[in-house]
Amino acid sequence: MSNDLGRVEDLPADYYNGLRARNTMPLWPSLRAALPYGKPARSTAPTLWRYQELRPDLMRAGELTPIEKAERRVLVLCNPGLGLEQLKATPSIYIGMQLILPGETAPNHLHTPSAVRFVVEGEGGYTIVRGEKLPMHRGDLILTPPGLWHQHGHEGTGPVVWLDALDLPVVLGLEASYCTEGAPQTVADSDNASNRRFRRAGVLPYGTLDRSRDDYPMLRFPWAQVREALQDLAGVTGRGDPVHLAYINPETGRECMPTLGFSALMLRPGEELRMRRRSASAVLHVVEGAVTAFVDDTRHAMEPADTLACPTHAVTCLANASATQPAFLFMVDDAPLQRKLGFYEQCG
Ligand code: 1HN
Repeated sequence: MSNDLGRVEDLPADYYNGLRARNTMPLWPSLRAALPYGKPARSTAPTLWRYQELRPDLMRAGELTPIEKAERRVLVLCNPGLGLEQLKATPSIYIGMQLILPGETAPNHLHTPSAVRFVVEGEGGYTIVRGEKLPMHRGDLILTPPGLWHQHGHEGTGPVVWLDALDLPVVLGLEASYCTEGAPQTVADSDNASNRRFRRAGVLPYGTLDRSRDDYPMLRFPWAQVREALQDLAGVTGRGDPVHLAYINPETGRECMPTLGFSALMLRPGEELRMRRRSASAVLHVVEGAVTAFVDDTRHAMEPADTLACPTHAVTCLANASATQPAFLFMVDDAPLQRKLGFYEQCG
């Protein structure tokens, strides 16, 4: 254990330059930056994006850029600590706000990054994933897993906005991100079929027991069902314990996507929650109510549809700012990826 490792300046210049010329580097001058003691080095800034500030810019994008010129009309929430050009909310999580206007369609494609949509505003939007037409109501979570065809449309009036969450930074880091364009899909499954197959916890379609598992058996998680489940859970959860539900694959009981995790939290009126400190980075999004979030030494007053980036290992406290109304949050984190990599931890 040493904080006193040799530096580049300690080496003869001709030796160091020769190493570089042969595409090699000494490890020891960089070792402590790569492996700091006790806690990782973090550049991610706890950052709040207020929907009321972002919305006019998004609507203006609707006037400035026709959908044909955008393919997907999105403003990306970029963490200033990581550099805006990186398109990262946290080191692993991409977050965008996507606008689709009445009558518009966003073309069919598939890609290697995993994506989900979480609906923020408007009625009449839909996504077709793997031949299933999925209606989009406020708060619904819709999965577009890697390699599944997806296209969007809007049959209603007024703007539709949703939050996109992708593991794009990870897949880009692997130099493995690409997409394939396709002809429009034919709808082969009835409206919302996969959610109706797996509607109730504790019971599964019988045939599930006899066949090998589907990687992504359920593609839509309606907010109305999740909200009701949170209220049921609140009734059997002590105050101070989190009323927190994970979105899962109903066949495996595990996370519903390979790299990013999705969950919903309810804060009862007046409730203050000290979250366990976790190694995962996260993004919080207010669905309903007013929440004061404390992340490390920062404080953020959050309104509906506001979004907040939380670094790895952050100390996070959440307080419902109302003494009479519950508050609801949607959370994205990279815990599934960290579990697969074998180092996910929570403490405190
Ligand atoms: C994508 O496919 C969508 O399908 C949205 O709506 C945002 C950002 C990066 C890469 C792919 C979509 C995306 C994206």
